[in-house]
Amino acid sequence: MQFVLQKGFSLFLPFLRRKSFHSQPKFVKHLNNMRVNILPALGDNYMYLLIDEKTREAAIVDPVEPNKVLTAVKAENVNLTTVLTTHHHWDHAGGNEELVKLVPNLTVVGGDERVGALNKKVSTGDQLTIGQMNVECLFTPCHTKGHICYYVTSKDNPNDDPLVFTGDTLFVSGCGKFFEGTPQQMHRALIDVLANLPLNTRVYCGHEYTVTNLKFANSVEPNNEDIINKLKWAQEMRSRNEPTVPSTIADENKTNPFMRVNVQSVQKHVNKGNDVIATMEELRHLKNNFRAD
Ligand code: GBP
Ligand code: ZN
Repeated sequence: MQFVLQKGFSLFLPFLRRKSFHSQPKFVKHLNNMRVNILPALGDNYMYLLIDEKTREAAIVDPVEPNKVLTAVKAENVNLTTVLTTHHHWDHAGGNEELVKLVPNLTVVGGDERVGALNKKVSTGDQLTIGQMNVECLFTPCHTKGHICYYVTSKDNPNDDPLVFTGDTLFVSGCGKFFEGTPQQMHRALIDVLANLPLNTRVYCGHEYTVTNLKFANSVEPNNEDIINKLKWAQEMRSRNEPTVPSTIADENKTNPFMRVNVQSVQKHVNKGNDVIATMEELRHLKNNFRAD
């Protein structure tokens, strides 16, 4: 009984979870004046401060801990203009109401009426500008009905190292649970939308789940060397409390079972023939029941 209670708490009230230290914050400098400050939050969430170094305009992705965001904004001396919300879950959107009280004139972007303080509802193809960066909204419903990923390019050099903020749709070597959608929708989000981004796109996701995801990936494809190598790398990074983001679309194509539903070794493991949707469904089912240790 106690076990069931604890399980319930950890699932629905993650803030009550006694977790060890999450990660060191980290700065990642990309080409063309684009910079991302990785800000660990709660037990295993990430917030991202996206900075255009030329104009010093900035956006924050999923600011669940507003005070940490303000500390980073002050330290960087940037002009925070925009909140990019991936989805309405409290561990992503739960800081929006407080942040808009602390920072005047914020544009709060999202794809779902349930997002707190929302004042710019977007869908696929909508574009916005942060300094000299272009942000394109990608509608990726499944984890939630209104989930949005944000694809960021430099206006001057659109082919150089783009970034994508994937919330709880695509994780490093995994994907989000299908709370409000179907395997067909996750297939569309991962294969038709995200896998079609340039291979050098840097992937910034909503949670640090990489080691568990790669253990699952290894159980699906035990002979996949890319998975074995990335698991070893991720375990080393985590033993130093370093984030395993960003990944790349190229890496995800090689190591993420949910991006590999058309690959024979994955199809063989789940035993649904060459039906990619049934394979996606069965993989999600297996992952939901997978225990890493
Ligand atoms: C753990 O930490 O133990 N393995 C995880 C399970 C995203 S957070 C936690 C979990 O279920 N995480 C969610 C998920 O999609 N995981 C993918 C996976 O396990 O493969 N969330 O906080 C989750 O979306 C949430 C908040 C859920 C509000 C529902 C509501 Br309503
Ligand atoms: Zn979520």
